Amino acid sequence: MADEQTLVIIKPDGVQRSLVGEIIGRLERRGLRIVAMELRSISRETAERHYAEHEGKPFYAGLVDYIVSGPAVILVFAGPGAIAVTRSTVGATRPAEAAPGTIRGDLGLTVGRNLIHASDGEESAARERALFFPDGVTSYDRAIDPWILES
Ligand code: IDP
Ligand code: MG
Repeated sequence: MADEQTLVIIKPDGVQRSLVGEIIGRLERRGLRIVAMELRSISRETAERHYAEHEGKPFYAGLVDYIVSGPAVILVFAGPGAIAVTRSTVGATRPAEAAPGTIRGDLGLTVGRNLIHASDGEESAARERALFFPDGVTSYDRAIDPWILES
């Protein structure tokens, strides 16, 4: 499977609820590798660019307010099939419909506080990585990789 890099945001509710370690741990234990990570308050301008595809939808204003409401943790996870693997670990957009065992299905209740963002395809992953980490990410190997990734 192709090596991919996907952008993840632990949204402000995840930070306020002290779920950062829980959420990162689930993705890390899956075998994905953290290649960028930062706690930061997202500016309104960056939030609007990130969610531009949703402009005009009824929830757009509330979504932007939510994402800028406090610090968020922004990461890039790398690994084979990382984009789809991360989306399936995150679960459905509406936590009430997300499968148990997923991050949203175990930790969330409502769509307006669904804890986490993850890129939904190669194009959005590239765009979102460039938006949040314009200087790129950190490449490195892990000694454990042969136990996680069959070469
Ligand atoms: P995704 O995060 O699973 O990719 P999208 O459809 O791309 O879901 O929506 C982006 C974000 O917008 C969601 O994660 C959620 O925070 C918010 N959102 C989506 N639909 C609704 C809604 O109907 N009401 C409130 N917020 C919504
Ligand atoms: Mg989306």
